[in-house]
Amino acid sequence: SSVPNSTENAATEDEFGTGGAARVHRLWPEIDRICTEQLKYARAGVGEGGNGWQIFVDEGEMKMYKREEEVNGLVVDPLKACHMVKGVTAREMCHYFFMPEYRNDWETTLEDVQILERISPDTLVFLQTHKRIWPASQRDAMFWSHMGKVNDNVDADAHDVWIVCNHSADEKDYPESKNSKCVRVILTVILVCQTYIENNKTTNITRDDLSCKITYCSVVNPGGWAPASALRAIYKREYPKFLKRFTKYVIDQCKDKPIMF
Ligand code: 6CM
Repeated sequence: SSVPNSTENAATEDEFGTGGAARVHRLWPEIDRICTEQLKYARAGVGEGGNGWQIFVDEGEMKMYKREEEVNGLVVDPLKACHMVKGVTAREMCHYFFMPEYRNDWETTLEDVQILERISPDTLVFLQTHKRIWPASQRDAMFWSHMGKVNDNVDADAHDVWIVCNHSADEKDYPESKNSKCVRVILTVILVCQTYIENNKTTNITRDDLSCKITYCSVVNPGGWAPASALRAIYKREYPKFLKRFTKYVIDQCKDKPIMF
């Protein structure tokens, strides 16, 4: 913990189920604000095409939408993906997305992952180097990542709701993260997961009774020149690949383990 002597380290519950050290960290006000904002954004529907969301993947339960946007000539298309998978809980999904030891098992674009700071067990700061994609320069990303349970009672029909939110951290807070060979991407990502239990069973729950509804939103600014059409082609290929691979990975990891709520 970065705040070893704080009396605020006692396990208290807040909106995101975070007790302890994260709440007294200098980044906490920002983490709390961005998580709240991103959760609200993830919960907002994609409308009937009237508000700019265009569907670009429609494969059974998995649907992906994007809005084409550019900032200073760089593609920053917001993405929203929805999926429903069976046999796992929201917490399990978020656990495998958040914990660094599993990342290389499901994330295919990584060259290196470093932890720059452990703010608390559920809040880490990462520096990731991604594989270079020709003809663009290699990219890295430096971001805080927070996992928490949502306790705001908004999704009354769900058994429980968990999130992981990743958001770029300020380079001046982590000057050691500077890598001269990489262009830094700026990202905001949220994974929201809701557990549903068949017939609202409360006893003898098995994996056959579980479904997990997933909403994944991301906005990535490539940080420096990258050809727009190549980038859009990469996103169109990589996001469905990521979501299929990641959800299959979690199902495989969980199937012979006790259910983790
Ligand atoms: O959310 C995802 N992964 C998380 C854990 O790694 C985290 C990471 C996000 C990084 C996404 C940005 C990498 C983009 C680098 C490519 C830019 C290259 C430009 C070249 C153009 C020719 O939130 C899953 C991310 C899935 C991404 C498809």
